[in-house]
Amino acid sequence: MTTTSVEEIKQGSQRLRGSLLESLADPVTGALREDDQTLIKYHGSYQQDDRDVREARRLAKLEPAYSFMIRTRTPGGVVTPGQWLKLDAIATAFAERGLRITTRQAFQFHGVIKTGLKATMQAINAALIDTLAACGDVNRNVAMAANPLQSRAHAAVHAHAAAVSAHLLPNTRAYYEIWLDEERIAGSGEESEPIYGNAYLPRKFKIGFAIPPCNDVDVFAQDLGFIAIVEDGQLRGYNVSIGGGMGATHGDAETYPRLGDTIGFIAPEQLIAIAEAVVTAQRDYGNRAVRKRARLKYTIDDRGLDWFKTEVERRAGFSLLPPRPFAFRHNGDRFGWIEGEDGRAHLTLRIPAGRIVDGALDGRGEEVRHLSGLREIARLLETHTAGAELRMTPNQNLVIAGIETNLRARIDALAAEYGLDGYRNASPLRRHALACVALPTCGLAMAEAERYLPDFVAKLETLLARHGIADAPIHLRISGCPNGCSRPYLGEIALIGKAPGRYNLMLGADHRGQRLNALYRENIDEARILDALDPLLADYARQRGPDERFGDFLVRRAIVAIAQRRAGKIIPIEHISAETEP
Ligand code: SRM
Ligand code: SF4
Repeated sequence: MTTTSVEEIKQGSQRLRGSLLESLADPVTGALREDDQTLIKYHGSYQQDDRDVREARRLAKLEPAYSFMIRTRTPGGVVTPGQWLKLDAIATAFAERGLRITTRQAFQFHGVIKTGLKATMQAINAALIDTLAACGDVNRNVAMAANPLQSRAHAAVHAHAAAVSAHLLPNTRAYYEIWLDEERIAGSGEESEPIYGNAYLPRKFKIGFAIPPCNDVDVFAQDLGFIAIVEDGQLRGYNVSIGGGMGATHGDAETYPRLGDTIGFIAPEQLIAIAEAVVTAQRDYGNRAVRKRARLKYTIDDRGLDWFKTEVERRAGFSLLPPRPFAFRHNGDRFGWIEGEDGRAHLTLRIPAGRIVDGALDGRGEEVRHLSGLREIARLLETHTAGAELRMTPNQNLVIAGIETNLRARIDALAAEYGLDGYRNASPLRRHALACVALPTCGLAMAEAERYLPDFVAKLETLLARHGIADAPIHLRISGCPNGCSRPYLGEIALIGKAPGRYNLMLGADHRGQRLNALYRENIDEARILDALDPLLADYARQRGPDERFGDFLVRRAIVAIAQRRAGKIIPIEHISAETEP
């Protein structure tokens, strides 16, 4: 859809209502009217069709097998055991393919048909979770460090993430009228939107909070990142990073992944003002003429980082202080049990590509029942331990959090019974691998990702084992297209879908989320990907330094020529050390 038509649809939508009610009521088709397909995104849903059967249905002169993906708004990815059980029941009743944890700590339900859409939305809201603004040109689900190791700071940061999420919600009552039957009152359709205005933002907007030393949210991939500065267990404030983003288009040099620039430090009480200032500056100066160039990263590169920072400070009414020192040691998740400051325990489980279903195969070819297993764990938590939570991670995994130590053995037993203990024996490669949804639901996928991940990991594991480095903690990320939903440009090895069975091979990111990778081979199939990796892994096995990671090795040996963008300028990698903080 062109930029103009998206801008026109937003403005003419009576605050995101459009003709959604009429579209939903139309019994003739499983689809929505075209404009409503844009508007429903702001309500947290996408119209999709099953691409596995698209061609067969076309030949049979049937309309595509339309269904809807629904995405929750769950800031920081936290749900109670009771909410988990309700979401599980909704997935079982209305959706295909179980529950799906996303790379932004939300749930997605796939395969909900139009006639079941409203009932599904109502059931989600009855679980005290909503889907408002989970998609669309607004602030999306606010991502936050999921590992509760540093629990006091973690609780404070979570409260801030939730407050920012609430502050940036649209004011429109459209969501409540359409899905929850709220009565339409005088003035509806003209609600004041002081943050968003009539046309909302030029493009999607993403915020993430990281707590060093863990960069599990990949904070520099966010439009707006907050890096918690914690001293003596106390949260002092945040370093602010702006202009991160992953999405690109094959063959279009005007689009590119970019890491955020750290522009200063703020106190916790300045958080909302800064978030609002960045969002409204992007609202007013983002590129509404060219949709592919509408993200904040391009606004900053087009107008200059200093200019943008000054504009943000003017809107906020104060100046940022110089950034405080911090150090990330890793991105990705840490698996297994840890104990928190309050003596409670937390278990991080590996959920392959975030897909929670019964009947999937694990790495050893055995069938696992993750949906049933997590149901049993949630039931146990609901009845036996107050304050326990299930926390989705930004890497599609799940933390069973806040557990009384006397329940650990029972949870371990359930995890083993249902195949949820894969994190124990899986290779580091497998534990950390990410893949976006891609086929069959994603309309933009050019190649497989989630469904291909287990096969490709198994082949790469064989290669690693052949070189005697089966335990190398290499971060692999696969995306079905260059939009980068698995944040692949931050993978030490990444495959970016180009065509069915063909990928661009990207190499050389670090493992802290601070260095982008670079293109190594273009548009190659699996055999050539493995051929390309084979000698590199052989060299790595022979010549790596102590604790040297694969991405760092490739950069040190100049095997990939990485150039990074900083403040809009392209800087060759020789001027960037692995320790440099963006
Ligand atoms: Fe994404 C579009 C799935 C995280 C960048 N993304 C899509 C759509 C909605 C396809 C579409 O527009 O028709 C995908 C739906 C697939 C499906 O069938 O479910 C989709 N994105 C996902 C999820 C589910 C991937 C996953 O496997 O977990 C993630 C949901 C996050 C959430 O809960 O809100 C998801 N998407 C991301 C991320 C990672 C992140 O945010 O940390 C990125 C890269 C960061 C960024 O935004 O730059 C990302 N998605 C995109 C883009 C490229 C945006 C751009 O700047 O060009 C698109 C395409 C677009 O917006 O036009 C896209
Ligand atoms: Fe779809 Fe591309 Fe995102 Fe994968 S990266 S979910 S293929 S838009």
